[in-house]
Amino acid sequence: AHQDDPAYGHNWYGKAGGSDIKDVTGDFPAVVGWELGHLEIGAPYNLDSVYFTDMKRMMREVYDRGGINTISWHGDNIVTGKTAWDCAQDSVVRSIVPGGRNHTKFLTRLDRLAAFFHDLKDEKGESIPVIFRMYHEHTGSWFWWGAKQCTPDEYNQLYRMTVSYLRNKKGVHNVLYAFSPCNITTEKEFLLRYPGDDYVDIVGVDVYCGNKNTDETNAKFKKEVSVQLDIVTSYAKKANKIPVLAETGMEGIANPDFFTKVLLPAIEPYQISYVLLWRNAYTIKTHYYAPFPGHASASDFKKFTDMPGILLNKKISPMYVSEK
Ligand code: BMA
Repeated sequence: AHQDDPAYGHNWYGKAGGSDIKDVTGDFPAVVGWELGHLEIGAPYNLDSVYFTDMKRMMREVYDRGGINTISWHGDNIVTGKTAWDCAQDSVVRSIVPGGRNHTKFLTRLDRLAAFFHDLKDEKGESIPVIFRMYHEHTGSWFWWGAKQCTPDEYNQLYRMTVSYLRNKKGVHNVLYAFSPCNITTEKEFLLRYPGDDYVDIVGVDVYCGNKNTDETNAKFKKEVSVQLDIVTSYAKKANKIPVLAETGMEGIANPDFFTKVLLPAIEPYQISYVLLWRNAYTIKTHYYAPFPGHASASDFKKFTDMPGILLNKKISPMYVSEK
């Protein structure tokens, strides 16, 4: 999986059929990530300059080829009008949950999300199912819904309220909810800020590798993946959820063998549904997590995607016919 894969890549923006993953491997990712940040305030494009009308069209293209769309949401801070990263207050969530002074205003933001989900239709007019991974990395403290910004109870209320509103009030039924904390060390910690099995379909974790290619960095990443996927996959089994590695990668990929020597051994012991590499920004030249043609890690990435357990779009698509 790759965030924003069809929308832009390291050297391009808005090219029909474009995909850094396809340029390197010959196939599209099976799962494509999208970002809704700024949809909630009625903007025409998201915080990474992807127009929502284009996004809906590209999501349909992914769906039509048998792929799966997963959506993140770095929604603005409703108190200050600044970004999702504005953590100056610890009362934003409290002001949003039922009884809070921004509750009604926040629901109008959710209305815009609901309209977007309702708009996702295939050519027969049927709803396209998508994954929505909201309020992520909440065990960190860099978003207004983070661990230092609200109590566990407030976080869980926010999550439940959002699901209930979209599902019951707005009749959104084409969404699976994905939950992804970060830096967790125990199942207890994982479950402290967890809205409950009725509100979550997919459980995962976000883990990144440090961007310096050293033995320490690689070992640290492998350890963090293993500790957290142990928790996630064992909980998924118990609670009948789908486990994933919701966000990962090494910014700038300084290690040409990152994919087969670091990521692959880290995930190999686990049965997870997808692994999502974060975006290849076209405006920030050092901000990319998947290779593009000519990058030192391109051949290693191709090797990684040729592994029998790693499936790109063709192999998950209903149209796929096995070569043998
Ligand atoms: C972050 C970075 C930002 C981006 C944000 C939302 O991790 O990639 O540049 O705006 O995600 O997609």
